[in-house]
Amino acid sequence: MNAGDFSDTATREVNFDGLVGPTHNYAGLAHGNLAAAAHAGLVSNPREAALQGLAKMKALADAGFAQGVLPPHPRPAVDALGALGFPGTPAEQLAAAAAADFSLVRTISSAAAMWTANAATVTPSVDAADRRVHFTAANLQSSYHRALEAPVTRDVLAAIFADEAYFAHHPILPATPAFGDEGAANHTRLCDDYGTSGVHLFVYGQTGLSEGRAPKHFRARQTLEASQAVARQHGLTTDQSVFAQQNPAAIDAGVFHNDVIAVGNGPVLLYHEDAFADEAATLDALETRLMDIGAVLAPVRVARDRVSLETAVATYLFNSQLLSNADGSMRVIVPAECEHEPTVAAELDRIVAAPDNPITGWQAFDVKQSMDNGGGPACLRLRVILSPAERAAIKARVFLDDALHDELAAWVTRHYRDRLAIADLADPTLIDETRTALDELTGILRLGSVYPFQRETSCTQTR
Ligand code: SUG
Repeated sequence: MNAGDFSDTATREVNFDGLVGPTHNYAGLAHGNLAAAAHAGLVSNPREAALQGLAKMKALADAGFAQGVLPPHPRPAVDALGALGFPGTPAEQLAAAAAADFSLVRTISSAAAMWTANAATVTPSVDAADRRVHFTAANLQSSYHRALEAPVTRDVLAAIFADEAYFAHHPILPATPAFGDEGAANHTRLCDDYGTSGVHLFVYGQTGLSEGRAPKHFRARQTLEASQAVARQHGLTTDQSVFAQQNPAAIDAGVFHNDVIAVGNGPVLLYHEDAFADEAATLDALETRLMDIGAVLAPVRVARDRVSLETAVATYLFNSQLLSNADGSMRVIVPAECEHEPTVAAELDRIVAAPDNPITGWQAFDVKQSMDNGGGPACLRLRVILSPAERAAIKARVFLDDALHDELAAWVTRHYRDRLAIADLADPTLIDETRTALDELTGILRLGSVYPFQRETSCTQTR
């Protein structure tokens, strides 16, 4: 097993973290997300948010993990306002939207693209018939502020993973409730080794085209039909896939994505007793599929009498990164909130001490600015398994090393505000401020003119 092989010749998991954007704010937009609702209206600190994210990326890169970075999206997304009946220059559009309905300004200003676990679903080349890495950008149709991300995510991924000999990009699924798709947050690949075949666990909230069990209070964001469509796009066979329903009661308790209640890596599935609608059937199916590829499922179950569902949601214990160390053992990267809750810290200690799983350590990171909007360490990253040839085919400067970290931290410090109140989102100077910053960023990351505002010939005048 080489899952923890850090050498340049190994197939490796690269965690592509979303760089927090300059308009990071607490607008209370997110459905079924208790943290975002609880912090609605508070003043945010975009600079601190971005630096917290960069600090996590740097610490993991320093520890030898392969670390990538994905750029923020242009916000306020004034280009969306034309279709909503607001003509004029970007500044005129923003002012008219603010006067008509301030909610519009809140939605087009969200920096939610930072949560790249929702950016796309990715299948590594070793699992694909054509031996290419497959991507489907998520439609995120459940909320307008997140649905705005889909086309930009598609373009950014196409710009980074550009070489068609290695990478395949599929259409975004129809943006309608029947095909609600929130990307890798509801997809876990289990395997023995990153470089050999894996089993894909797709977790959905409810069916989209037929009646079935569904949460009572919050809408499920991912449908079975969406997960099946992504699996078909990527050419995954039934032998390679398991479709499991999330426990509707967990969604009602604030588990709006599966990655809030379960995380997998290699053959390990760390999950809460209340994660799945049918725990035994889900484990059985995974065990069987993994056995077919010569792997043995290693379930790590957290019982509700040790950590309640409520505490799991409040601390984001499962929104952790389960990473393979160089020697093949694993560590869990959890949010600092877990360290501060004694029952959760004790459960992590118990898991680490247990001899029947490869997890040998846990480490807490402060990503509070993101956490207060319901985004923990695992939300902030999109996992892409890449062979050495695939890594070499990427020409953009998106792999984090010391030099890139330092440049990005300086860029954040130069361009980001340290205070953003909801009323500030209507400030027209934010348009130029953020466009100038992002224009410079595409230079640093060698992405080309990936954003719509960089391709406009007229209409770029903001006042
Ligand atoms: O979609 N929050 C995001 C958090 C996404 C977390 N991602 C994963 N679990 N993978 C969401 O609920 C908050 C924005 C606001 O309310 O201002 C927000 O969109």
